[in-house]
Amino acid sequence: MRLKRLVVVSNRVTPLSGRKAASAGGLAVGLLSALRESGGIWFGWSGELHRHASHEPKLFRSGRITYALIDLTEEEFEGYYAGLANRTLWPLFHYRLDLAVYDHEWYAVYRRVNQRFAEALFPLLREGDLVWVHDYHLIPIASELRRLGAKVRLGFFLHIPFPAPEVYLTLPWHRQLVVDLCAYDLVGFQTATDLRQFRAYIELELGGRTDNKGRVRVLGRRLRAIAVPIGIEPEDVAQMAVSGDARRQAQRVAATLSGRHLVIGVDRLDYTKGIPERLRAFELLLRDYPAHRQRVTFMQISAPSREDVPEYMELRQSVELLSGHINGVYSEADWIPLRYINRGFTRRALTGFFRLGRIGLVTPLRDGMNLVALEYVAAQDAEDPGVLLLSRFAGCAAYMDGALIVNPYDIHQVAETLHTGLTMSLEERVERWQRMMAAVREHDVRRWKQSFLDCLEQAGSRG
Ligand code: GDG
Repeated sequence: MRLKRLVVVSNRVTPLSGRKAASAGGLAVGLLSALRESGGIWFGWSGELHRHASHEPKLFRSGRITYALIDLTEEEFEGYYAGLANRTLWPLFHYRLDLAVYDHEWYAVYRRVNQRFAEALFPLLREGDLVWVHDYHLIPIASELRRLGAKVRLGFFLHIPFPAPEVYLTLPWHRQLVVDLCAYDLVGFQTATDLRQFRAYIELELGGRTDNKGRVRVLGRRLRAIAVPIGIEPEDVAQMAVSGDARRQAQRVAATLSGRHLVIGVDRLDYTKGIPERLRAFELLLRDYPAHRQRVTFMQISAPSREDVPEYMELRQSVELLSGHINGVYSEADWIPLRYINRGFTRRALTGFFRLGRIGLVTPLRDGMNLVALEYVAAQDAEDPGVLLLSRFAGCAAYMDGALIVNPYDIHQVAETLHTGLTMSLEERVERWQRMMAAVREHDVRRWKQSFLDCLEQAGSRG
């Protein structure tokens, strides 16, 4: 059977070459492989700003993939990206009502950018294409494409959580954005919980009907809504973790540990990741379990993220303050408990660090899936694996029952669980790791991509 042509639409498009391409994560790799198999288009923002808004995307071809890139104007960047995406939808969908800013001008710009993207994409579409739109930046694309007369299958995947209706309802444009979601033939969420929240909104607010097969009937539309968790390529990560480069990087760190256990945390410096809470939990471990003093080193790697957003600047300051405080109180002349590193590393180096870490500390306050947790597991040594300490609010906690699951808001519990992990027998570590690795393999990125695309092909074409 001839594969249908795939059109991927996302805010950022994975660069064709260069340093960033080499460090592309599982998501980009997964989408690229899907595009290579079926041939197709990757459409999105170029990452660049231009004085004038253009409806003509810049086109590049690489093998069977055509990249179609659109620049934003400064005003569009501020309203659509820095504003509505990063300061409204991101905090709201992560339950941070206290940080969500509702600005009608940003929303107007968000809609205009989505409209312009759809107008630029529409002429590139062919009958029979499968269009797969990614994430909260681009929710209105389907409505706009339908308005222009597009007859293709349209699917959408939300990488972040979908909040409970009581939280979501605070958004002034809650109804419009769900109506936009319903213009797709298929909407995919990370977890059964996200799907449940979406169904609850459809039923309670819009009087629609949903069933357990994923069918949704609302406002005269029929669509499907499913939960399909994103994953990684576990074998690639496992191989990377034993590559010469990863080993060298890990060796450099190991040489400075003097036999101490390493606790490793890796996250973008984002307030959803629970970094200050994690640092406070580590401080409690040192305070309440003095036997671990001098015996453990915590390395927290947090690459800068969204640095021009005020909430991220404040987060950075509070993390700097806390890490200075912890090291000030607990360091000895020959031991510094915490290494807080505010920069990124190569993917290879990270896998080396993961493999060295006796504990992978992944404690987001709310997270769509969390690929770091999966990468940590895939990078372990099967003979002597580390322990994953995982927030119950990370999407992947739904199936990672071999992890030590914690409530990241309860720093006492996290400290206690750190102690449990640090003192766990080899036998239990192996048994837990095997269960987790089986789950990571079962939910890999290929399965995610294939399940979504199979479902999109089957989703009824729009009447
Ligand atoms: C969103 C959702 C969902 C991190 N530091 C460096 C680096 N990373 C890589 C990790 C991992 C990726 O970035 C982060 O993925 P996460 O899933 O952990 O988190 P988000 O960035 O918030 O992603 C999330 C995901 O989308 C996919 O749907 O799981 O819930 O929030 O691969 O390893 N990579 C490099 N240097 C770093 O310093 N090269």
